[in-house]
Amino acid sequence: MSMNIDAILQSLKNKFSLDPNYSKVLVVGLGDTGISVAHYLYKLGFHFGVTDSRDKPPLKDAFFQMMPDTPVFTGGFDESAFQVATHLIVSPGVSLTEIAIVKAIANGSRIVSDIDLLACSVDAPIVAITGSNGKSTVTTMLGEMARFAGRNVGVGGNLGTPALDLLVQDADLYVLELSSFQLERTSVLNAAAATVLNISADHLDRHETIARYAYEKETIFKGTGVMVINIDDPLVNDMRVSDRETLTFSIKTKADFYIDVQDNEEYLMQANIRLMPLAELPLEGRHNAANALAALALGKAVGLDPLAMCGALKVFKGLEHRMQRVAEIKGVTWVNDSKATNIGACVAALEGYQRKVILIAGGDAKGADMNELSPVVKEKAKSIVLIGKDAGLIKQALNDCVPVYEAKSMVQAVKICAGLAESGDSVLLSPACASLDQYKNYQDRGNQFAKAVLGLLK
Ligand code: UMA
Ligand code: ADP
Repeated sequence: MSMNIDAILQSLKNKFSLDPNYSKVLVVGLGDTGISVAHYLYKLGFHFGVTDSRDKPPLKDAFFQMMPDTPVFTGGFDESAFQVATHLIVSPGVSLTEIAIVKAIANGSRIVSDIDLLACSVDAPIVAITGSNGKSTVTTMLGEMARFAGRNVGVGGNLGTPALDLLVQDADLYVLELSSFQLERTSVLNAAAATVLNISADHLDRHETIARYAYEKETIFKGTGVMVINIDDPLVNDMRVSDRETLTFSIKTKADFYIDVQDNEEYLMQANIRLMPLAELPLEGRHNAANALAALALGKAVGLDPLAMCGALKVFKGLEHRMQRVAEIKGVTWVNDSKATNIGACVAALEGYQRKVILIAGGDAKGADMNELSPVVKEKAKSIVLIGKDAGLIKQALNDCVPVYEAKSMVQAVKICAGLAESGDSVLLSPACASLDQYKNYQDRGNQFAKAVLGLLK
């Protein structure tokens, strides 16, 4: 439930010295987050300005229509606007190393995030989910479980709906997907249950080292709530804190939530209780069993009924562009895993296959060390077709451990694969890279793949 406005203002004052009577707030970034923050500050009676470094941020005109009297600074970050701000609410896409931000912080400005504002505004429990891979899947799964259990649940964050837009719903449970960028600027979340699903290299162009990136992820546990820990991931397992309530999950060994073979069948287990047969989970890949166990543990932490949770899992169809079967043509299965924007996701996809696949990979490697792909590519790929800006880098890293082809476009990549594939093969688009060098986003890349595959039928 959302609290009344007086209680919210008191909480903001106590935690951030944020007060409509004297604070000067600057909202940095005029995208989905910035717009949701501006709406909320307006509702609470704050004076604020908005800034965006682009000349013409896409939402600028809509914003002017909504709040014509709010000062808007665009076309670069004007340091003077930052210097007068007591508080900066910085969108996740804007780096905190921007010089105007660094100087403002040195001058005493405080950083507050939209997630902080939400945490100060609700007394219903918040479940927070981060990790390098599986965030959207687990967030959506848990949302479905809560709905199945009859809860009024608000589901959003990095998943798409900005956190503050969930307030309209007056939910009794909030499930938030949080990115490392959102976490690095959040300080008072105190989630009722939180998890870091896994850590593998990602966003190193922004965080520089994996240690720094893992540290930002770990902050999701700040507070007193239940920690849900993947004991299969050493970096996550190291985040355990001895005096905190903890639920563990594993797909490799016994844990609070785990997989066991009983009567020749694999089951999702909680302690000694069979929750459901793994075969009834309608998702491809072993990593999705880990995602289901994580969601079950988080659900338990906030009191969801296990039967309702399993009911939701049995009908969960998965999200688009994640191990999604596009077509079977002449005995060849074409799978779209365009959301694999880092090495960890591509490795998980390949590991799920018993038989070698033909892989399409490449794009913007975001500073990751592509050598990490070599062992699994060698083991699980028959050949690899490379696309995008870092194709050369990947080719070099793979050092001819499998036959490598390069393609200028997705259509060409698909044609090369069609020439290589034999009946019974799978062709997997799991790029291990971001898409922005060639596509609008990962959805666009996945759609172009699907279109090119269906084009083979013509
Ligand atoms: N901007 C600047 N200067 C900059 C960078 C951005 O002014 O240096 C401005 C842009 O011009 C634009 C605005 O900031 O007008 C965009 O802000 P934003 O990039 O933070 O994007 P939002 O629209 O607010 O969306 C953000 C998340 N985007 C990012 O983290 C990049 C969305 O996650 C999230 O769904 C949304 O908040 C609601 O919480 C997207 C994402 O790609 C899906 N996330 C990354 C990921 O999943 O890998 C982290
Ligand atoms: P995120 O929101 O963290 O990006 P998604 O659920 O959107 O996660 O999945 C992103 C990619 O990671 C997809 O390619 C998917 O197949 C893969 N993936 C999903 N869950 C896991 C996991 N637990 N471990 C490794 N890879 C995963």
